[in-house]
Amino acid sequence: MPAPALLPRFRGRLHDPRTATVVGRLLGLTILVCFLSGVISHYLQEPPTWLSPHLPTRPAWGYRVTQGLHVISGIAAVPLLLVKLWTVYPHVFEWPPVRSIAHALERLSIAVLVSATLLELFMGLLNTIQWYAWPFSFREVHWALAWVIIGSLLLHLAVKAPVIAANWRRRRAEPPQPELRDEVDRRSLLLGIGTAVGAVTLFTAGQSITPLKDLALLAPRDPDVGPQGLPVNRTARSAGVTEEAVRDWRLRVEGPTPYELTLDELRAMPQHRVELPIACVEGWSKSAHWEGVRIKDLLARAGLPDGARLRIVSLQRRGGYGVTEMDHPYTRDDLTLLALRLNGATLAPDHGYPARIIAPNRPGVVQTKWVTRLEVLA
Ligand SMILES: Nc1nc2c(c(=O)[nH]1)N[C@H]1C(S)=C(S)[C@@H](COP(=O)(O)O)O[C@H]1N2
Ligand SMILES: [Mo]
Repeated sequence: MPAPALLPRFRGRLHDPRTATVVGRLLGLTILVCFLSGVISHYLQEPPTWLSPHLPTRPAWGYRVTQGLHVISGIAAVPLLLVKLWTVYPHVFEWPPVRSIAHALERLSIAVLVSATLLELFMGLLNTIQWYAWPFSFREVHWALAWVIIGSLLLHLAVKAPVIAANWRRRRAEPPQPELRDEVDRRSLLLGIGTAVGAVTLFTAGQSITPLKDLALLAPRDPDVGPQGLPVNRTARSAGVTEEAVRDWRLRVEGPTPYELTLDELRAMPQHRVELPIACVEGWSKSAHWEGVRIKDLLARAGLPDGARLRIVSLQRRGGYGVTEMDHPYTRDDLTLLALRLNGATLAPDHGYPARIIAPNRPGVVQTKWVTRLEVLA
């Protein structure tokens, strides 16, 4: 069947399987890093019950690394994906469009892979600028799409395995000149990709890698901007935490022997100092000095010397993450504090005054601010 005259013809020499393989390898590796760091991130933030008692609290900066890698690899995947799509897009005009049922299914799986990946990266990018322009839960959809991508990617790799294998190594261009020219063109393309990936990485990675912070010209967040040198996602005002609510504040601890403490009584308990990062799922991380009372000491006073699974309740009135849970690997850890001070001063209202949680290797989103009650869970 001859192709209709209307279909475009492609003469560019880089729409070939070797280029698709070379770019695809880089993209595949980037997506793998993004996927694995995303899985870790997901399970730290929302552990299933079987996993929650076994979550590691070391290294204390672990979540900062996985979250940083997730955002960095996600951003790097954008130029790689665009180039990969450019090398293969002549296939869209393949003629005849469908040769067999197997061919139709293969094309369908690629359509799913491409659209899911574009949507996933786009949603992730919008998330780093805290823009939730959709009615559904970001986390659930981002998580589900990740599996759709991995599934259709494995299928794609299996179908293309012969082509990939045939193009994995550069063919020696013995005199036939065109091949040599292709290789030169391909090198320029790769240099271009390298520059693009390097630039977006260098200009955004500073939101999680402090030494690069001055270069983070494209990053939506400056990790230095915020009260006490730390960014704020939800302000006291937007959480509905009023001065009035804070004025009569007491910490209530529910346990075998429940009790209440005023802020002065908390300050009179042994204070500990830790250096721990806030690592936010929305792409920024920053280390800080925290001072306060060990959660472990508060629990021992309630008759629970070995830590316990806790529900942490804050004064927050509006929006999510006002109530969180913490399992005993964290509650019995020496570094887990009910912090009263940040970087040498009383917590600012936006950082959770009078008291907030800070724990090692824990996603920022569950470092609960404005804590008012600790409830022991069975
Ligand atoms: N009660 C409550 N605590 C909260 C939040 C919240 O919305 N409500 N946001 C969390 C998020 S997403 C992050 S990243 C950290 C940020 O802490 P910071 O504002 O002190 O930097 O606080 C966490 N604690
Ligand atoms: Mo966050």
